[in-house]
Amino acid sequence: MDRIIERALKGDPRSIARLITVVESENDRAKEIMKKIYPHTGKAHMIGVTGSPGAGKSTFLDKLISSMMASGLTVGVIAVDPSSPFTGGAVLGDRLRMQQHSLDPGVFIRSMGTRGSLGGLSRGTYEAALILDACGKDIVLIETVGVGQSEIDVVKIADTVALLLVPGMGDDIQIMKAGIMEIADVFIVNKADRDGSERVVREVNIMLDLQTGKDWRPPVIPTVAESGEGVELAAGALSEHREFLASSDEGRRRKHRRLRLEVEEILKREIAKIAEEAWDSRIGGDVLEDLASRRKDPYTVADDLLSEFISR
Ligand SMILES: Nc1nc2c(ncn2[C@@H]2O[C@H](COP(=O)(O)OP(=O)(O)OP(=O)(O)O)[C@@H](O)[C@H]2O)c(=O)[nH]1
Ligand SMILES: [Mg+2]
Repeated sequence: MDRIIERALKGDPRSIARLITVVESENDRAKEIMKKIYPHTGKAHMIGVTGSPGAGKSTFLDKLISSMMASGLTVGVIAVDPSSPFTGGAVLGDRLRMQQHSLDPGVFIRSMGTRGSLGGLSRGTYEAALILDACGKDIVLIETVGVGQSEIDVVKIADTVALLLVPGMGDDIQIMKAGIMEIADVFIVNKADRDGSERVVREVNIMLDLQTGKDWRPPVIPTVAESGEGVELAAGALSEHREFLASSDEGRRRKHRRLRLEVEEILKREIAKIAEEAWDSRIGGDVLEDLASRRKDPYTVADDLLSEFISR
């Protein structure tokens, strides 16, 4: 495994793919790999791109990758495919759309599921992003569909979140205000070739003007992802946001919040494993009968198991 890590760190795509596969399987080797990878991370700009199904995320990413590569940047992409009926058929389309890039050296594209949490990001997504970072990608793009928890989760991973809106959503903007609107750092109004896009731009701008007390005013950029119009501007806005983070308290706050979440997540995972083992070791005894007959309650059983484990 050490040789694979070594080669991956030098940017070898096949070794990178191997590492991600192992880490995705969440076995014991995953932790060892991550320990070795971690010191090399912290350099990439992690960008989350989210928006409703069909908003044009993949098309936009395709053009964004071209634009970034033209500036000499290396790019890694993680497309999170929720096993959702809305997007079930889109996976192949995404692959085809971005396929031209999968042959480019300097671009690495990987699709991942949302296994585990309902609509959320699977554990491996963050690790995969870290691996791409460690392996020298300047930019790591994470595409998530805004149909579940994943678009909210992406903020835990990304430095910068771009939200794609499209005309014709009408009241959706109102609905979205609650969660995702607050976490977006850059607003993209895609399909600007369609009627109503100026209205969306105007409405989002009005909404943003009402927000006070923030050091970063998210820009609202119309794009036509299909033709590439506006994508350069969007790329510029993303990198401006990165510069803002690097030079502000907000950047430091986000970094700290993320590191806290990282350790918390790992701890939770470890504790869950211990809890499962503790319970498994008990389950053969009379405890289920005691519970069934109400001689014992589950709260006391859990408390007892916990204190036993702590005292060991
Ligand atoms: N008119 C117009 N159509 C676009 C534009 N951008 C993308 N599309 C089309 O919109 C459809 C959906 O594009 P995708 O890039 O697959 O959208 P997506 O957000 O990745 O979709 P999911 O991954 O399924 O959530 C495709 O048919 C695109 O050709 C645009 O700027 N204008
Ligand atoms: Mg897509």
